[in-house]
Amino acid sequence: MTQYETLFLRHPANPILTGKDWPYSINSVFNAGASLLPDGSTILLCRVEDRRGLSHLCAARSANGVDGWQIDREPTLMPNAELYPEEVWGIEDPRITYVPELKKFAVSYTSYSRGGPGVSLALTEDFRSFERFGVIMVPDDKDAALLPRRINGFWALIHRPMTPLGAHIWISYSPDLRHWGSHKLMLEARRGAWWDANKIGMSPPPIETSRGWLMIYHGVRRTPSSSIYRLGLALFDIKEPEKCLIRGDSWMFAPEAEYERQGDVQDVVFPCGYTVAADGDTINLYYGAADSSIALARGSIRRLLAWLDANGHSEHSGDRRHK
Ligand code: BMA
Repeated sequence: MTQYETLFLRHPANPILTGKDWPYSINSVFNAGASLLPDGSTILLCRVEDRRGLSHLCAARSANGVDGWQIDREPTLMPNAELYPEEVWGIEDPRITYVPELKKFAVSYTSYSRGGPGVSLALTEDFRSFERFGVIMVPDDKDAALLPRRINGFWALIHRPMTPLGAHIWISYSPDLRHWGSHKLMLEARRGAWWDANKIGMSPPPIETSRGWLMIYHGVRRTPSSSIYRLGLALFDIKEPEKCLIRGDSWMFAPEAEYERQGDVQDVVFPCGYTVAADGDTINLYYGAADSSIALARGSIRRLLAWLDANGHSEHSGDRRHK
């Protein structure tokens, strides 16, 4: 019996997609962006690692979001190092945001350049053709997603630049999706022994709720043998997204199942996308498990918010015990 609240229930069919399901030869499939399509079906844009070690993106579609996946017969979006040299070592970790103003999906992904990982952006209507914007945040930067609408007239991108002092979550603004500025720190990694010390990053795009932007973020705990990727929650002001309202103390999801603990990279749960069911509350979280498969866990947005109230603190309370 567990002594803690289970916020996300693993699907019994897990892992729902592995390299064995792929119509062409690959090494593994993991961290997938997710969205609902107009016909109610689910699309996953999966990070696929080939047998050279380089990643590309491949779309999988399913009517129920659990099984019956129709996987593109060949890569959907390949790195294009000739036109985009920053993609020379592949493209990874896509996050999808549907942008009603553009009537398009924005896909933000990691481009792996010689200088390290950067953030690239592409727009698409159908996940078949893509309008590429190239790199929009220079290395070392990743874990990025666009907000679905402008904030005070500007597009907003959440991302995770890396500095020698730590890896924290930032937000930046743009008038045109190409020129970015007004960079603001959103959430700092904690220090010391905390589960989310030194290195954090947003996981899927934030969830818009009546109480604010709800963010699922990952914390990377370095251990003598490896790293553990776990998930926590934080809530941000709807009009001023850089303002953190509540941050959960403990993690709320962590590698426990065999397929999360063992794989190419052990002890990793890494969601890049979710869908929300017709009830407006049930969240289907798609996550990479141990960099070797895609798994699904279900939760309730209402319960996530209630958990934050019971297990979180205001970042503005002057309570710096956790810093
Ligand atoms: C992160 C990203 C993820 C990966 C994780 C664990 O930095 O590269 O794609 O799942 O590391 O390897």
